[in-house]
Amino acid sequence: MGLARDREAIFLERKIMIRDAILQLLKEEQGTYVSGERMSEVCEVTRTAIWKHIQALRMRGYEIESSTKKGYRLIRTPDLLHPQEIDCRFLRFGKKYYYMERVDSTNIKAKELAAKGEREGTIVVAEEQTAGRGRLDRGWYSPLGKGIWMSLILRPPYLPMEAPKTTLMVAVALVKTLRELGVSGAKIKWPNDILVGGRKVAGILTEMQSTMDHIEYLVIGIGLNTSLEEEDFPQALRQIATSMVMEGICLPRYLILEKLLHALEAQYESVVTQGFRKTLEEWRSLNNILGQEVQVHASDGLYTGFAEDIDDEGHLIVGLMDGSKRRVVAGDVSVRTRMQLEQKKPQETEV
Ligand code: BT5
Repeated sequence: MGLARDREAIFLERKIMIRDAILQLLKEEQGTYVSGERMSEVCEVTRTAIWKHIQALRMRGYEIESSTKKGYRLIRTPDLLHPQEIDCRFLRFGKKYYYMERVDSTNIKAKELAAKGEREGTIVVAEEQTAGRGRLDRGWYSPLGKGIWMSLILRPPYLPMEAPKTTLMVAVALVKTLRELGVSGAKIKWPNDILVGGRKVAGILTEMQSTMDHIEYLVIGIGLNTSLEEEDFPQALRQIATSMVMEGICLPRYLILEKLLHALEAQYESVVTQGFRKTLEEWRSLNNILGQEVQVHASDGLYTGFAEDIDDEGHLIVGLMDGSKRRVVAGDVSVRTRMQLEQKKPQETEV
């Protein structure tokens, strides 16, 4: 049983290697023909096998022209997040890149890898998630090819009690990326939502493995809706979700991912070398919650107040009507802004 599975895994790996090699050859020749003979030599398989792989690539959206005399020529590359499409040569994040067409959840996969010792900066990217996860076991809708569904492994030098600030750091990097790409209205809602015009365009799920004083690893899951149209969302999400395309920004996903990886790495470097202060300042200028009336749904009850600030730990400070202040820790609360309450949206956006 185990042996059969091993053989199957080796077979699959070899298949992927051959397909990657074919793509590499086609891309190197940039629109000119590569003969079937050369491909079969390089890949060490028969020309019939090459033809089968070409068929499989066509099924995935690669437009490849063939000529009996000249061989194969790449005409168009589909909008995939295949590592060959992403340029992370100058980055630490994404150097180790696990790419999956379909997975239950990239966070689950990344946690398995991190537990086996996979290095910091490794990313897991999927075209589709069948059981994408939000916080507190909520779901994350992740249809094929319509977003960036990824997880990043970090092994930060800071203490476990500082880990929640990582979510704020990622939120800053996400909003900066979105704004740079033209989504000018992108804002952060504490702690893990990115909204445009009150609708959610992205969410962050940070998971940690640690001892009392040491972070073993963090897995940062990011779900960013890039190309969904309103009708692509399930009914329950239509009023509360948006995407980059719905905000008028239509770009290939590989380009968005490249920019995001750059921004994440730069933000992380700043935190690791200089601490969180600068990132928290940036957060304050990019959020949509401070100064707003909020309703907090905490484990000890429901209360309303004003979101006044975030403290040095990244916790939300809420001023209550009686003049007292509450320190809200992410993870066990949901916060609704006045706008969301007034709109009586079918589902609250929880944090
Ligand atoms: C989040 O949770 O916002 C964290 C989402 C993290 C998703 C990424 S994708 C890659 C990685 N692998 C995973 O399995 N997860 C991460 P939360 O704040 O709990 O928000 C979840 C709520 O957002 C749901 O209950 C829905 O109301 C809403 N929602 C679900 N899918 C959405 C989507 N695609 N766009 C906007 N809102 C969505």
